[in-house]
Amino acid sequence: MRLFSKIKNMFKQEAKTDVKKEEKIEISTENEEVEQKIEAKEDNETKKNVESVKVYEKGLTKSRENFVSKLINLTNKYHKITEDYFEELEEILIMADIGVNTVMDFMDRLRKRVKQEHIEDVASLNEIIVDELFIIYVNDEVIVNKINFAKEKPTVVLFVGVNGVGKTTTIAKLAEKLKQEGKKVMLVAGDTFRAGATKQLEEWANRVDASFVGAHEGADPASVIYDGLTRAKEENIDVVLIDTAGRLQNKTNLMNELEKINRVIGKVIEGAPHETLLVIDATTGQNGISQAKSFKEITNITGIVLTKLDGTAKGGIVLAIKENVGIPVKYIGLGETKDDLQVFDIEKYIYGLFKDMM
Ligand SMILES: Nc1nc2c(ncn2[C@@H]2O[C@H](COP(=O)(O)OP(=O)(O)O)[C@@H](O)[C@H]2O)c(=O)[nH]1
Ligand SMILES: [Mg+2]
Repeated sequence: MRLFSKIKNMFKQEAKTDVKKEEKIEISTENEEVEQKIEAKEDNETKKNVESVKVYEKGLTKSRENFVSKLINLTNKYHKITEDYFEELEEILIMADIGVNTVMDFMDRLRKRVKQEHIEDVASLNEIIVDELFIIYVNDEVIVNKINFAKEKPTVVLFVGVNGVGKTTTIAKLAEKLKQEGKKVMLVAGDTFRAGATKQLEEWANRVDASFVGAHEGADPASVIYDGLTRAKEENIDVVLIDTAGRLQNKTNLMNELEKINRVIGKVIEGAPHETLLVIDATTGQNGISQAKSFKEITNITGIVLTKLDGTAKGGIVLAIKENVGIPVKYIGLGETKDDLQVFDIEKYIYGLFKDMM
């Protein structure tokens, strides 16, 4: 079965199972109590997954409407596959921010498949397009989208990225998620540069009921982080989320600052930071890609958080990051509420982009 149909079945199936299980629980008797509990747990997970798919659907609306409508127009315009068709398709993909190199590779593969499988009409090509986009992303690799938790606590996650991309908001959203999982969380305000940045993080810490360490504006970020981590050890914290200021305008300064921060972190907690997440704003398109390349040069990035996917019609940027930067996208931001931060899942993403075509 093609991937397209597989994904479609997967998510439609899930919605159905959800209903069935609910009915079953209602008719259970007392001696089925244990079974019922297990089912309730499974049920809860299915429900969570269904909710998550909904967040993807909603957050990718702009991209879906843009992308799918263009593909449908193209299908209506050309019934047969011609060179003009290929050229227009190429343009649509590039306009969706998929990235020129990725699109070129994609077009090569598509052309080959059209030849090999003797495909003549345009309509049957849409499924193959979805299929190939998925293949490009997965590319024989195991996609690591989970946070690397340390064996011994605390796990330290450092957030980097330029101003305004959504670092502080993402930290708050992630803190909330971790709290819900029953973890003890601390937020550390390493962005001492911008006025109000520390206060913003402190307010979030209060709201999600996390511990907080910060200092006055202009304080040395490395020393704030040192204090934070020392306290995190004393307070038996599970996960420490560290905010930083991202002044990429001056690469040397930023590199020095991040080096110093990393040194201090490693000194207090061996092997830390366990994750360095680069936050990128999806609405900045190719600019975001160049930010990722620059940050990759100056520090060891272990994952990317792509925010504001809900605010762009060019959701293809996820694919461009994989191809051009080679760092896995671990989380995506699909809106401004805490539930809108989602672990990145390529299947849900593809479904969210193409569900109207399925
Ligand atoms: N629509 C949308 N807005 C977001 C998302 N993530 C962050 N924002 C908004 O982006 C703005 C800047 O966020 P902030 O966390 O202060 O950025 P920072 O400077 O990197 O710390 C805020 O108004 C956030 O509400 C997202 O996924 N979707
Ligand atoms: Mg901030």
